[in-house]
Amino acid sequence: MKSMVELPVIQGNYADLDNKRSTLSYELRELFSERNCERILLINPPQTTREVFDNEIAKVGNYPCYPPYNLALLSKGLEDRGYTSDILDMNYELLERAFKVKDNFAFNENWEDILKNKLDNFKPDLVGITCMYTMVYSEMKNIADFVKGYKKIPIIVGGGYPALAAEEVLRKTETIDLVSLYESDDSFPDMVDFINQKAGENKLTQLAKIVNGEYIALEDRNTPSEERIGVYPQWHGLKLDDYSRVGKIGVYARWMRGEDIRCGTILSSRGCRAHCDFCSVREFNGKGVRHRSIESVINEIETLRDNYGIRHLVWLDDDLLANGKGQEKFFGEMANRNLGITWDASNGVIAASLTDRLAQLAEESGCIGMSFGIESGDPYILKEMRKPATLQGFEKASEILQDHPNIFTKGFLILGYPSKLNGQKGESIGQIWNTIGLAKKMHLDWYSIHLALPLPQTDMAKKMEEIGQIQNDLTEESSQSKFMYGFGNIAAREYEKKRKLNPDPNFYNILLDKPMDYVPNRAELKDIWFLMDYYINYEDIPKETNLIKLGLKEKWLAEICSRRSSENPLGNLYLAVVRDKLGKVEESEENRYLAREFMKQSEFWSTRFRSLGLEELLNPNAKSLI
Ligand code: B12
Ligand code: SF4
Repeated sequence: MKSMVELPVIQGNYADLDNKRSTLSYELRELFSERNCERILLINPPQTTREVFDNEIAKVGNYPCYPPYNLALLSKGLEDRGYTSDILDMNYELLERAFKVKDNFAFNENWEDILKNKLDNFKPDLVGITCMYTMVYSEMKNIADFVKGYKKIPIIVGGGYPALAAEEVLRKTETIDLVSLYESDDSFPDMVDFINQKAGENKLTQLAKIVNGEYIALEDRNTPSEERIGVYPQWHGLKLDDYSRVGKIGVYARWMRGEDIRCGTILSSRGCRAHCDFCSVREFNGKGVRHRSIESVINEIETLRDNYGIRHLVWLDDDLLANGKGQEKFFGEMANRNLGITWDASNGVIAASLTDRLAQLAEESGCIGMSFGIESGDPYILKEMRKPATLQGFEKASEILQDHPNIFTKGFLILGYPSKLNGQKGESIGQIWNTIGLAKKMHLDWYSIHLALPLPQTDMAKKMEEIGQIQNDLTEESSQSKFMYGFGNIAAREYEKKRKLNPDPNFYNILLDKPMDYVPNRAELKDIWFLMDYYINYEDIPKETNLIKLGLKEKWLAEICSRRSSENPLGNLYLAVVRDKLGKVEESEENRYLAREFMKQSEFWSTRFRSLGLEELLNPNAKSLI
């Protein structure tokens, strides 16, 4: 007889877990049967793959170059337990060399030289590799293959990507022995203690391995406490004072505070209150937010300032404003201490949490840039993606920000969300216009548009699969291209490059020419990306009257034209417009001249300028139009 109540499905039971634990403990003993585990080398792979590495970007220092915060925390945990560890930041090492060499940088040769040297000198018993993003997978794999081929050392990987796609990673990469799941501040040193017979097998948690073809995972959580996450990272000899010279940290500091500003990163909390369906933070960090003590964060800021000369910090938090009144106290304390640093929230905050008081204290404590996860201006999509936001909430946040013009504000938008409204199979033109409408109304200083990016174990990825937008394969080559166009400015560059090869004289304005219920395909979305970028970031610049905002926009457009997307007539044209408004006549003429030249040289740009009716603005006498 059918039960009246639906019983929950219980996945696994205690006996199961016990079984898995003894299997993994046996495997670990086997893996280390011929060696101790006293010396542990932690590696941060290059954040861009060799296939797409672009010397032009590296030589102007425009690749991200973040200190490996996670590895410095893990290293501290290991050293506190009496082990010897070190960090090899291959991302920094490669960018540093490429920045120095400038042209004809040999990625592969340098890559091997850096890795081999470290292995020879440090002689690790265990190598740990971190991998935050799916697109770093192939570089993580290259390192694992090399280490195994060269020294046969056991390898463990961890981080946002492998933790959530552990089985896939292990099956596709035989050279990787173990995956550390979730936050590993405690579970990793516990595992090393177990290997060295300092702890029993009951200490093994958050660990996965393939054993005789079967995927065995200890998924019971060992989440670090608020006190535990407050430790000061062990940076070893990493040149934290040099990172923002050879690459970029955050999106604001270099052009807002000047070329020579030294930037660093800091983390005050773990987790996020929300559970957006495209994001993997809830799966990874668990429910809720854990905060460090104000004292531990401020001490860390002072040490970064005094020991490394760091004067600007980027928060790595997922939900920086989660703490409400606590956050006010925190920013208030930072302001009172007069720390002499500025900061930004490049990673994005939840707009609904912004209050007048928080915005004021943020500015007083050094905030110069704040990004917001807006994603969509369509109320149905906001609901579908479980975004903790309403259109009214977004508008209120933008009103608050009007009183803080010195803070550069940026919105993240998603294009091509797999909406299922009325049986739709993707985002319609009408929904895209809703986003353009909201963005214009909010009037933030800039917007970054990302094509919907399927991340492992997210509901949005499942949805995309259901409506046939992606195959069930979130790694390797397929993700490479998916990730590329998720990358804002680098995506723009790729787009330009590809489209320049294929001038496309039939380019038309899909947003204007197609009906509102039309659902564009992935290829059409790339052209819409371009059009949307124009409508929300450029079209209204001639209407701007606030001199502070014009000043910031001038700096930002100059950064785009010089470093991010050279030979870009659109950027130069609007830089000319801004400079007209600021009375900088000669500079404006120069930018307008460059815009005309770049346009003439490119059929790609000529067709787009014609389609958007921009040719008039290019005219040397166009000032009268503004
Ligand atoms: C800060 C951050 C950024 C920063 C900088 C990150 C950096 N390089 O330092 C910025 C703003 C640049 C950024 C950008 C992007 N990000 Co981001 N980011 C984060 C965020 C919020 C926090 C990462 C962090 O520092 N956490 C704190 C440290 C201490 O935790 P951790 O790194 O996870 O390390 C712990 C464990 O993972 C484990 N561990 C890690 N490594 C290892 C290694 C070993 C050997 C072991 C044993 C354990 C272990 O132990 C550590 C301590 O507990 C995460 C979300 C999250 N909660 O993870 C997203 C996240 C990593 N980002 C994500 C994405 C998608 C992006 C972008 C691609 C977004 C976009 N479309 O542009 C870009 C890519 C940028 C690039 N490479 O150019 C996704 C990645 C998902 C995926 N599978 O790819 C995440 C998970 C968020 C999400 N949306 O789900 N990001
Ligand atoms: S608010 Fe941001 S970090 Fe939190 S779940 Fe949504 S996208 Fe992820």
